[in-house]
Amino acid sequence: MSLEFIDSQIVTEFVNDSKAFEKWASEKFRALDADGKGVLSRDELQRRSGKLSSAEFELQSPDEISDLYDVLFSKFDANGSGTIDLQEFMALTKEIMLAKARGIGNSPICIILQGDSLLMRAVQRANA
Ligand SMILES: [Ca+2]
Repeated sequence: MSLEFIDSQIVTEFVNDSKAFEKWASEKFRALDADGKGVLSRDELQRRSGKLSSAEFELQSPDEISDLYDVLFSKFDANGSGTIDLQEFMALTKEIMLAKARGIGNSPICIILQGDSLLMRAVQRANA
């Protein structure tokens, strides 16, 4: 973990750099795909991604968290197949990150980043 300054441009440029973004997204996808089937199930999404947002979820009950994942899963599963494939994963991740970038705005904010997070990759790319 490290403390970094980040602004919307850093995030947007990373997401729009399709090579860098697709590399990050496919690594993340493989890490979430516990059984190696090439698609993510509802359980894999909750089990493996839970830690990422644990701070935001601390005040929620387990039932509420499960509901949140139901909503998240149905958003990812664009074609309603019951699983999330890499294309679906990349499409929504991109949308979420661009929305985050708009939320950050043009004045840099200081945040704590985890080593394998997309924002950390974006900062590393900007500093390279
Ligand atoms: Ca699907």
